[in-house]
Amino acid sequence: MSQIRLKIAIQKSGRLYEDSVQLLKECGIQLRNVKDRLRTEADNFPLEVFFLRDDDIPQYVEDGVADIGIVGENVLQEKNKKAFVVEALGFGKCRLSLAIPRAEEYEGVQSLQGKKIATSYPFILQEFLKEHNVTADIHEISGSVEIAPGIGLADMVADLVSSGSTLFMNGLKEVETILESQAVMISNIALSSEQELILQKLLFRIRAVKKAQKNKYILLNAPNDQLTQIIGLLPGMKSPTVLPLAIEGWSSVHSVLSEDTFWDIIEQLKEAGAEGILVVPIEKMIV
Ligand code: PRT
Ligand code: ZN
Repeated sequence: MSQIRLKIAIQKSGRLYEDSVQLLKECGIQLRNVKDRLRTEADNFPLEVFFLRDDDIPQYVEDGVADIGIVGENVLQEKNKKAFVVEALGFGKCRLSLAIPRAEEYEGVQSLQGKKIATSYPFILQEFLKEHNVTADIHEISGSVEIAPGIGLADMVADLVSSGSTLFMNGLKEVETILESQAVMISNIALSSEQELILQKLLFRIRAVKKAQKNKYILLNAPNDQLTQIIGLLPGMKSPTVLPLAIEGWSSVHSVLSEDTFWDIIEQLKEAGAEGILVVPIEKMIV
């Protein structure tokens, strides 16, 4: 009997490739010969991996050639294919923005009326303009969109931005965010119950990895007379673990802290008398 495998499509090379492969690795999924392959199988999980151009992934997932895929929300929306988003993955963050020559004034979306806008995202841009009752001339180009105004091809651009340095180096300024994007896991809309089961197993692991990335394990020494105050500062998964130290009057306290509150709490812990504070990364976190 052939074993049922879930087929996942990930980017073959480019900005999402490393993080996608890394995520699978952190989920304990070992892939055979990843380099220069079109497809491979996992040794220890019922997963088959296809390496594709990101633009093709939504179509493959809609058609069921792949059951699931990892792709940017920008590409998913632009391709407008039938697929569910099952999990936001937290990497590949960027935004699709409108940018105009730096010397020009921006007077709101209405001022786009009749303008020529260069973009690789004509569908999303068209929807955005429609929403604002604006008609503009959309000029689709597939790469180096940012040079279009400089060479007289367009008045402005709608392009992906992360640090903003590409726009800056081309004399452009960001004036409007059309879409915030990150990598997401998408799924075919009609998975079999066996496939759904494998997907849920994979998602369980992904969530444990993501949660671990957001949290740190903290160990510290506390004088016993300050224990109540120190424990009060720590959330922990249930409550902090407290163990006696070999030195009389001191305890070792272990807990888990979220990245968001981390520095604030560390400062308060020090003020409350905590010493020898160690902070350790967590590999997986299952709650
Ligand atoms: O070959 P294939 O078609 O698979 O890849 P691709 O060349 O189409 O895509 P790739 O690898 O460049 O990007 C894949 C995905 O990464 C995108 O669809 C986004 O979801 C995400 N992503 C995140 C980005 C960026 N950040 C990004 N900064 N994609 C592109 N950029 C480009 C942008 O187009 C611009 O040219 O980087 C430049 C701007 O960067 P900053 O830092 O200068 O603002
Ligand atoms: Zn692409």
